[in-house]
Amino acid sequence: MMKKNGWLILFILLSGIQCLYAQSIFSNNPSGFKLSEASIIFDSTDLEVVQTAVHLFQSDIEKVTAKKTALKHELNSSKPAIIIGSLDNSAVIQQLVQSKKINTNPINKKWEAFTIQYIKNYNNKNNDALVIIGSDGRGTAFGVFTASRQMGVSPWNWWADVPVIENPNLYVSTNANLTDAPKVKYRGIFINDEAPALSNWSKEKFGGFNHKFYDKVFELMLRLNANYIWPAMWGSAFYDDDSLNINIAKKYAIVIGTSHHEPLMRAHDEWRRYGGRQWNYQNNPLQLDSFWTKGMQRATNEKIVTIGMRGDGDEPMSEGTATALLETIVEKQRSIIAQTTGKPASETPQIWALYKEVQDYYDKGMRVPDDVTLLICDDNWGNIRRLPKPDEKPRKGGYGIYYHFDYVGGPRNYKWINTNHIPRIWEQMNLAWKHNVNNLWIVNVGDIKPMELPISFFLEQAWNPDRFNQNNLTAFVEKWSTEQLGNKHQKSIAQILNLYTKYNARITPELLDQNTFSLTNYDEFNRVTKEYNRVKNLSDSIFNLIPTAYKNAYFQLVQYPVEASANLYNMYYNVARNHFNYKHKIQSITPYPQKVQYYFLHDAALTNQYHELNNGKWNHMMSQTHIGYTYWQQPEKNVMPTLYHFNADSAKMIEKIMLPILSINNKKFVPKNAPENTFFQNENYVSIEAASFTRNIAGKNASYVEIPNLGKTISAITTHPVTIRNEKTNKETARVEYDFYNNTTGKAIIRIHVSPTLNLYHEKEGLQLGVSLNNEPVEFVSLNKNDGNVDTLEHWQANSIITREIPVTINKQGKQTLKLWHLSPGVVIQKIVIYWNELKPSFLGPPETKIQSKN
Ligand code: REL
Repeated sequence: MMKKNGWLILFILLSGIQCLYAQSIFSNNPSGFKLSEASIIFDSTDLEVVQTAVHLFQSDIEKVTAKKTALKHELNSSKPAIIIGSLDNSAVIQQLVQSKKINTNPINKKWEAFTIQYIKNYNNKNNDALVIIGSDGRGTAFGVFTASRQMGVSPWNWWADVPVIENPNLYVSTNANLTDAPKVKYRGIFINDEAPALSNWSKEKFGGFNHKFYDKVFELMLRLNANYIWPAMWGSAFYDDDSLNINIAKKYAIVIGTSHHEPLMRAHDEWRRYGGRQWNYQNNPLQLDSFWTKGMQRATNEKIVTIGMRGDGDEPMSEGTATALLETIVEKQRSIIAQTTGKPASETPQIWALYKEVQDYYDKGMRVPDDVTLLICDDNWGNIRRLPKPDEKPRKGGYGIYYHFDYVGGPRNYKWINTNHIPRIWEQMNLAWKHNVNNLWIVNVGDIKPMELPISFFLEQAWNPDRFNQNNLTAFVEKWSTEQLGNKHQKSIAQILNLYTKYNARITPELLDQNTFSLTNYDEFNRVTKEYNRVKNLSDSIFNLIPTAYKNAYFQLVQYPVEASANLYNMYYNVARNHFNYKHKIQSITPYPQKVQYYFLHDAALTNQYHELNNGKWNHMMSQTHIGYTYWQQPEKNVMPTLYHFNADSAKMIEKIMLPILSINNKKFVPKNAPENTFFQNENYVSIEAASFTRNIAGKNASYVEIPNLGKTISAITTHPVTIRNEKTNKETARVEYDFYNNTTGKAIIRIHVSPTLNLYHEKEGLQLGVSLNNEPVEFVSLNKNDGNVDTLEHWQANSIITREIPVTINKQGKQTLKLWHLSPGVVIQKIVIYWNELKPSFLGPPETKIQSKN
């Protein structure tokens, strides 16, 4: 809590918060009753999670009003009240229902629904009340924390030191009336890849992944409307490490699961701990059965049981594993579930994860009972691998999705900093939602920090995917920024957050090095480094401007990721210059090696700064190594890049003249009288951003839309609705057209850059689109039919792009029209380059060659 008597800050914060929600519960103007004057009334026999939420709410109110609210259990108070309870378990709520003071029909019999209503004269003593009722325990808690957020208590208050601005004069508004319920049933996070950062931090602060640690995690989850977790499992075991962990799960009503390869509620590490012999069902069925039976007996809490089996340690099963054996395993596991719960297996929620090779078993025809949720997975890089076809027969257990914000594995770990860009998360999860993947969404969040932004977004999208569209994603980031950092700079902060995540999604910091961007072509490396520095400079200026109370949170949520990432760009850019000069024997007046050394040391200094925040509260949290990767696995420590020092006498040239010479050759063909916003040939290419179409022609059943900010350069386009596909013979399909002017004729290549969306419907040709030039016949191009090939897939993942090249012949100079036709859904086009002969290499492709409008 912090004290700030500035009315201005208070007003700004409140008016900001009120814009975040459609219906606001609180008001800064006299209306209803003063929050500080109310007591909380709840039933002391209500569900445990309700009691948990009530106590946290009491302390939230104290943070806001500086006054401890009394807790009461009867409606006969002589004060205004906040009445909290679950519909079927609270006597006080039942009394209100019976006296017809409140209408609970909108939440009745719903999953996790809540209603928040202002009622007058609740106990006929002329006192008003704010009533928060949940259809069940978690629904009540979600209602309570919705109110907390509106009061100015961010879910990240503890986890990111987001301050609560004191406001003793806050009123409960007479207009308060808000009913809500989630659309995705289970919404969760997976704590994974948790060493060294989270593991060492939790050891130092709590003594490990024990009930004290989970107390903090589960509180955060409830505040974020989440209900489901796969706990940390690198050398740890939720049930085995601390017998009180299960109690904490009950206290917060968090549904416990185990990761995709840990069946029947047992952590992988337990097999190692208890001397399990072979993790092989064919050779060792009895030991495995008894191992799993114990897992089920122990997990008396609310749970979702993972079924199926992978090889030991998250590896595929042995070559040639028969799906018949797997079906036997599942059958046995279901009988253990039935026997240990005393109910038919179908009454315990279960998932079968189609992770990596398990998806192949599914494709070969393996099936599990209909009540089991099929957990579709991404490729570990945020690209969904498979979706049920829109016309697929519904399943009782429905579908879920397992998504990644962090990964340990090929082509290279990404686990240091946030590289997740909101538009791509939205676009992929929207595909899932529109294809009926609505039973469960879980995301691998690594160490929780520094994934605060994408975690918030993922869980909000899961709560109500229909609330989001391609045009309100920046508004979400602004809203999020207001909630954490006040509403004075949220537009600039959102811009910073959008840009740094976009840049980190171009290539992860672990994959970035001196060779990623071209030093000599299109001024690329210099350009991207400058872009990053501009964002960093903007972040510096906001850091200086924001009130002291926000600085810790700002450093964690904004400044550190931006500055540390920009620092890496500067470091590798200077390495590239050093290497270039060495290779070409160029004498430089710039001391590149010293600069590199500076940035290398600055990286460590930034880590220390993070660790020292708030008296060392986040010590270890940024200790993940990230410089010096040579293969997929992390280096043990950050390693300085190799630098060259050479004798100036051997230099052939001085630096100043060299780079400009290499970048000359700027022959532009700008046709006279060409209309604005058409594209022209520069050197040997024409480069077009996908959203810069000359014409966007809607089809009968779908049309192209722009997704702002998506992709590596400016934005991207895709077709909506995302479930519609076209037949090749359909002439009324949506298309975008690009007029461009050329002066070179003859054989050319059209290169299309698309986001690495995978073969979602598992079809022979993969996703396709049509390409045609002028009035020539349409050519159908397959984007991803070979995503089963590991090298190809890793190439797409590492570069975060798929490029396809279509050879054409252009016989005349002057105006041409390129057309891209909609065929499959899910195709996300970022950029188009038409070129003759060789295109000079670069990471992003050449910048757009557009005739700019004159005004
Ligand atoms: O990211 C994943 O889904 C997997 O690599 C992990 O779940 C994996 O199992 C690992 O942390 C440990 O086994």
